Amino acid sequence: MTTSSAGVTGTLITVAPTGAEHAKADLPQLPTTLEEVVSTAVRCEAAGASLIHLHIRDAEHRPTLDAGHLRAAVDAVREATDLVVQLSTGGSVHDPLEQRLTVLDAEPDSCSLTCGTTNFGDDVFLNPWPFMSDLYVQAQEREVVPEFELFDLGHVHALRRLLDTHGLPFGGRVHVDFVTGVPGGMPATTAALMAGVAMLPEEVTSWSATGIGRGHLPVMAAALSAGGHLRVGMEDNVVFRRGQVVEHNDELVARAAELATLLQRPPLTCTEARELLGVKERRSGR
Ligand code: KMH
Ligand code: ZN
Repeated sequence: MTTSSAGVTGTLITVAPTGAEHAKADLPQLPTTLEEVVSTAVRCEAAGASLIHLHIRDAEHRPTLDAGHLRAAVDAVREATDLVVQLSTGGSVHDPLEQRLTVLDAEPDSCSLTCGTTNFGDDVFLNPWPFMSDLYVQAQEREVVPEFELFDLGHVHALRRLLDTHGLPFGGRVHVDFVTGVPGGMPATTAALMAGVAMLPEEVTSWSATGIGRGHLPVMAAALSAGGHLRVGMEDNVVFRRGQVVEHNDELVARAAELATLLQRPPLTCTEARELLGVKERRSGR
């Protein structure tokens, strides 16, 4: 991997619209119902996103890994958009490991795979080696492309071990996402991000980054300048600018697309994103 932006011609913009942490009661504009998730997906695709990272909520707007809810969301977003549909296997910090593995039953294009346990504020986000290893192999078997989530520099070591132990993921591409600024993980700084990029295994074919909260803009700028791709969305950041709360996820996508375009790395189309990530064609009639 190189830290130069040379040769990277477009920008993969991922939107993570919901997450598992914000409460609908505190943030009514957070998309939590199926209808809200689908309309968010449509608007974010129009604004420049090509990949959607989904956490699903139940009828009470609480995080759920219920198989029916997951399947309904994957099918509905796939029907309404051309976005690469990625389901979170991280869920919430309260979800049991066995249930997190069942996310693959919903047949997403991609799944997140966090490469290690990390402190998560006052909680612990658990990702022991046997879980990572099982998830990796099951994703290979089901032809789902993992996105390796790196919350800390030590997670790069686990990525190396996964590749050494099990070979390349389905599709042959290795895409990682640096999640910076989680209290307990690597900080949302250019220095930390560049340290992570410098350590990436040579098998990595693309990387993106997100900064949680106030790290959002600095990490976006750092990633773009170094040839990385972007993740934005209300899962990670709900403040558009000082004193202004995000009203819709597409505001964050549109700003990322504008900055990427200004830097002559315009948003990838969904077709280009599918090629970059090596996802299997699951849309009917294609
Ligand atoms: N909600 C966090 C505990 C992922 O989606 O894979 C974990 C998370 C990572 O958001
Ligand atoms: Zn997530």
